[in-house]
Amino acid sequence: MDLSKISETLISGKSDELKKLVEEAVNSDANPSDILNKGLLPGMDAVGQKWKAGDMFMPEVLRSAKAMSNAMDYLRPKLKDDDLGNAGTMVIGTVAGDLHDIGKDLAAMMFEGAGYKVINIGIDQSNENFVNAVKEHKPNLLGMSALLTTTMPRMGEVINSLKEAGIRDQVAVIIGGAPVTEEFATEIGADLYAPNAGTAVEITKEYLQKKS
Ligand code: B1M
Repeated sequence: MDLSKISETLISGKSDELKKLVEEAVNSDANPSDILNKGLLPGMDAVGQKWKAGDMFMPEVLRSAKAMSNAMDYLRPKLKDDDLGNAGTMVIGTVAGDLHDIGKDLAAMMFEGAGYKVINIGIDQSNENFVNAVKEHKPNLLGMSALLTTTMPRMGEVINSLKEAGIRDQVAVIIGGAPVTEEFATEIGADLYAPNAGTAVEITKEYLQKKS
C-alpha cells in the first residue's frame, strides 16, 4: 500500500478517511511500524512545517492533530513497545490550578506525531504529581503548560521539587502557554521554551541531539 496517501490524508485532516486507510493498511499486512514511521509521522511533520510557514492555520492543525490522535488510538495496540518512543519519552501536563488543555494537548499530539511516547497526565496537576510522574515513567522530557499568569509560578516550583528529589538532571524541561516567555523560562531554570507546539518539537529535537 502507498503510505504517502496516509500522510496526505492526515495533512488534509480527514479523520474518518484516515482511520479507514490505516485499517486497510493493517489488513493488507503493512507493518504497523511502517504505517507510523512512513505514513503518519511524515504527515504530522509536514503539518508542523506548513503551520510554521503560515500555510496552515490553527483550526486545520487541530483537525490534523485530532485525526492523528484517532488513527493512533487504533494503531497504538498494534505497535511494539519500541515503535513508539524512538524519539524519547515525554511526560506532559497543565500545572496546578489551571484547567486549560487545548494547547497542552496540541503539544502532546505533536510530540506523539514526532515519535515520542507521550504520557499526558492532564490538567490541574499538583507539583507532586509532576515529580511522581517523572520518577515513575523516567522520561527524557518533561513538558508543562500554563495559561494563567497566576499559575505560571507552579512551573518554577516543579523544577525546584525535581531538584529536591535529586532528579532534575535526568530530564529536560520544556514550558509553554500563552503568558509564558523565554525570559520566564530562563528565570525559573527551564531548559526550553516554545511559543507554539510545532516549534516545541523542533527545538527539543535540536536540544536533545546536542546533548547526546
Ligand atoms: Co481561559 N483564560 N480562563 N478558559 N481562556 C485565557 C487564558 C485568558 C487569556 C482569556 C482572557 O482573559 N483574555 C485569561 C488568562 C488571563 C491571564 O491570566 N493572563 C483566562 C482566564 C482569566 C480564565 C478564567 C480565570 C476565567 C474565569 O473563570 N473567570 C478561567 C480559569 C480556569 C482555570 O484554569 N482555573 C478560564 C477558563 C477557561 C475555559 C475553561 C472556559 C476555557 C478552557 C477550555 C480548555 O482548555 N479545555 C478557556 C479558554 C478556551 C481560554 C482562551 C479563550 C483560549 C485558550 C486556548 O485554548 N487557546 C484564552 C484566551 C487566549 O489565549 N486567547 C483564555 C488555543 C491554544 C491552542 O492556545 O493554549 O495558548 P494555547 O497554546 C499554544 C501556545 O501557548 C503553546 O502552543 C499552543 C499553540 O501551538 N503551548 C505550548 C501551550 N502549552 C504548551 C506547552 C509546550 C509548548 C507549547 O510544551 C510543554
